[in-house]
Amino acid sequence: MSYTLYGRPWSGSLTVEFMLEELGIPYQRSLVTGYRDAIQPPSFAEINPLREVPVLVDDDGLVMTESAAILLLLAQRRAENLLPPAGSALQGEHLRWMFYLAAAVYPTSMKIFHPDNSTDEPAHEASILARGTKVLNHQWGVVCAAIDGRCHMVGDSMTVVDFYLMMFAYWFAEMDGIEDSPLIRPFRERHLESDSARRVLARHISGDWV
Ligand SMILES: N[C@@H](CCC(=O)N[C@@H](CS)C(=O)NCC(=O)O)C(=O)O
Repeated sequence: MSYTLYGRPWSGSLTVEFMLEELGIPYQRSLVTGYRDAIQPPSFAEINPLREVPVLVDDDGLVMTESAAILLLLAQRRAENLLPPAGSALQGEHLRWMFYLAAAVYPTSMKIFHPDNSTDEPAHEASILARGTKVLNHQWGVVCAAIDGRCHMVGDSMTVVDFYLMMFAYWFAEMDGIEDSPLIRPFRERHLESDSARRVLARHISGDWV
């Protein structure tokens, strides 16, 4: 099975790439540019009516949106060792952090990256940004306190949530107004300096993404 990943530099496609590359899963990248009504190519709106990336499409035509769901499906298909045993306490923790990142941290970070999505009044954007920064510092502080200098979010080995966390750890390392914590640094150093992560990051940094 091979895949097409729709994405763009610095976007949520980052986390899916981290996992695809580390697992050696064949895929091709398809660049999406512009936002909302100006999305390019316009046909992307038929693939994801929300016009958001990442989107992963498989050879059978299955369209997956929602970054957390994409990562969990890939693990189920290709690397069950990245999923804690069903019904275990570890799985509970794993699900908790997957949902927390998807439902709390990701949407708040989008308020900061795209405050214009939350208002039709340009004059309101500064206050959305300010509030988003405050909330994100709180939410990110909770993650940093939980990882507490360890290299894995749950348990003692790599799980899916670590691939998800790599993206946020990367985004927030140098983000204006976001307080970086020494408690997340060992995680960042361990995972963002692997060969596969470096390959992914090089594309995002250069902007030569396809
Ligand atoms: N819930 C979605 C959120 C995806 C999302 O917000 N993607 C951003 C890029 S990181 C996007 O495409 N935004 C489009 C826009 O702001 O119009 C997920 O987890 O995949």
